[in-house]
Amino acid sequence: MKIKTSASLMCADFCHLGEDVKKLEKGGIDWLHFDIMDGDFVSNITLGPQIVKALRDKTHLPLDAHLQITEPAFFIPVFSQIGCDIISFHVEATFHLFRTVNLIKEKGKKAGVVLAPGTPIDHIEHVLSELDLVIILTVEPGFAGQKFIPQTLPKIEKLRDMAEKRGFNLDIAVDGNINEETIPLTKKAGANVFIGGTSILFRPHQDLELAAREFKHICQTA
Ligand code: S6P
Ligand code: MG
Repeated sequence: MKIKTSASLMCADFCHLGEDVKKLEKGGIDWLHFDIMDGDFVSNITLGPQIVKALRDKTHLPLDAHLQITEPAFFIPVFSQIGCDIISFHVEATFHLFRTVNLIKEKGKKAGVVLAPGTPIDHIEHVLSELDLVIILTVEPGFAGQKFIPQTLPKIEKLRDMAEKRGFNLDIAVDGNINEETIPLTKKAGANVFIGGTSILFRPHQDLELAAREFKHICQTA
């Protein structure tokens, strides 16, 4: 599977977002990751449609929306209409996995599901054939700057194994405390998309273009 990097923009400096996206782009970032939170599914409120809209015309990179909201189906038309390319929702937020995945695909977008650390892989076994992406959250949803949960590693292994046995070309992303230590572990387990936040890309006083280049290099060589 192709190795890809995505930048978690909730960790960026919002005063310089436009210029910083250009730097990330120059440094070779593959996707831009938007954490959309509603203050209900998680106790935080982060990015919303306005910020996605503002950046849509500033970059050619795919925009990857990670919906951390209780009513994903309600907002899927909104985020697809404003130009998100990949839309992922939490398995824990809806019972209607097929309907929600189909809604994303009907809009012509790539469909993903996200599993919080305590949710088993079995929950998505039957819908796996319909998915482009699974995000394994390696911290609890809601906040940046948390500690990696190692019990997520066997989940990644199980998912990669399940996808390979069934011949699916599935992107498996990891999100949460992704850094020099956790990239080798999650890559070995089977992840191929790495979402970087405060732990690797957005460290204080770091040159973003260089950080993005270094992040990609670590992911490719780990
Ligand atoms: C968490 C969210 C993540 C965070 C990312 C931050 O709800 O889905 O995308 O933004 O984990 O990175 P870090 O390195 O601070 O954990
Ligand atoms: Mg996220």
